[in-house]
Amino acid sequence: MPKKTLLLAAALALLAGPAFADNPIPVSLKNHRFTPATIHVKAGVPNVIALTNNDDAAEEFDSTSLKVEKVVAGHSSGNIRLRPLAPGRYPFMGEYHSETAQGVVIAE
Ligand SMILES: [Cu+2]
Repeated sequence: MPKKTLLLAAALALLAGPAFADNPIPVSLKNHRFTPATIHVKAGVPNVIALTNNDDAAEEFDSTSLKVEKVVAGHSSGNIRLRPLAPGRYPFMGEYHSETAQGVVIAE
């Protein structure tokens, strides 16, 4: 990557930083179910889901439409960064317990 592009990327990353940190959306996992299972986010801006896994087992937050895969260990927390989304519905699941761990992000 050329130096100017690198500098621009660094500047953009700095600008994007605070937007990511703003108001992470708390989501918890218990008995292999997400609460809330329907997550409303603002369209067109980056969002962060702060996932707290209260189960003993690890879970992988997985979504093809969100292009996200993130493993969160049992009794741990992890942040899931969402790119700016077009308005719409984006299903996700806990890949390790997908029979019950289901949810949807609604961008509006
Ligand atoms: Cu996966």
